[in-house]
Amino acid sequence: MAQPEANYDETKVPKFTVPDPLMTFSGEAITDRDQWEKKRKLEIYQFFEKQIYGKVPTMLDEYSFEVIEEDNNALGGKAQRKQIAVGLKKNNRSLNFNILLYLPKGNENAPVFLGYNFHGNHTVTDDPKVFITEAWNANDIALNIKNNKATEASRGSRKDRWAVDKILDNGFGLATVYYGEIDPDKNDFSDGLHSLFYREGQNRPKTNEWGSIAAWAFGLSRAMDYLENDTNISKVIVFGHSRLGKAALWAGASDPRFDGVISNNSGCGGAALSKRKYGETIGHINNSFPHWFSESFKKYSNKEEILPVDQHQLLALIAPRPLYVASAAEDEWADPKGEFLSAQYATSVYALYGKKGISKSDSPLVDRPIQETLAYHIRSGKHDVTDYDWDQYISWAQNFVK
Ligand code: GTR
Repeated sequence: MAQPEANYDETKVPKFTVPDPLMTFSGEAITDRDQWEKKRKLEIYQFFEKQIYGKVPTMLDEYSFEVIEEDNNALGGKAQRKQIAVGLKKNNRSLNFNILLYLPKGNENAPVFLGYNFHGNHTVTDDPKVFITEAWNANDIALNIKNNKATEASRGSRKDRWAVDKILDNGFGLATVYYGEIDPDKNDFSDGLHSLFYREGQNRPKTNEWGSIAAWAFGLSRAMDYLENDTNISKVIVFGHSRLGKAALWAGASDPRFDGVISNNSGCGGAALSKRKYGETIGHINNSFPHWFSESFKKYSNKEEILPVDQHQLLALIAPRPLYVASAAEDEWADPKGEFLSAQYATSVYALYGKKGISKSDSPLVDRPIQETLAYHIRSGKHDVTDYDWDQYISWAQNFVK
């Protein structure tokens, strides 16, 4: 369906009331943590679950982990590398994915960043021992990915987005998974994680059930099942860029085991407020990526005003755990201002726990991070993950997560 053109004019942003995180749908004011956790948090969570990302239908029948490769002297001796095969089973159908894990040598108990990559674990580093994914891959000429298959030619092609040395040198580990091994990113529900759960005759999720973002979030939790039992890991901070930032936020909101959450340029359906209709809108996203959200989310396409929630309440579901929202100045499609306001509007919930976030007097100054338990920065430049971003995440994690 043809969509209205994206608006980039601040004077054309509609006037709207920001849904108050601290007022229930029936109009009751929330004044303390207990009321927040028992009443409000639950109703907001259920709304996002049923109307936006979609519910996970049931649990898996079985899952397994196997360390399939290990080296205590990886990356020139600075890291321990493990590659872990995770097996998921449901209704006699199965799916496997691989975690690539680097831990800093000499730190027996390291905090780890866990994040999906877009094209395969072998793209985040030149390390020749990292397995090449067999899963369907979106073609990308710049990264040497053709015929929907990754090959040796794409090894290290995305290493500029993963400051592996910096992460390790600062005492952190890195765990990464190729998101296409969980659910290939195409409008096709016949493959990937969803297909394991179908009953006889079913070929797509039900109206309130999961789209791909919720499936990717579920995959992050399955990676967490392994990481939380690795005795060399102290904490896990879930990270994601763009569509994978949306998945990281939903994973953080739905799984309290994540000790921290980082949203890098996640935009519409991630950290950005939907009701501003600035840059990408719900209409655009449901039209271009009909498989990302639950079917029930489509009723809000170009009708953002009838949504009883907005994305700052997704951020609030992560409280009081550390959360970092990051934008890029040239990434107008993701609405940097909408991401900033979202962090600011979520702060009242952090305050219930005595934690700081973005105060009412703060404004988003380019390259001037605000680092509290709930942190925000807008970096100069485009939609991307840069060393600057990682410098900020590392210093923030050292203060708030480690
Ligand atoms: C865009 C999409 C955004 C964002 C981005 C990405 O095409 O409109 O919502 O997810 O892709 O993932 O890079």
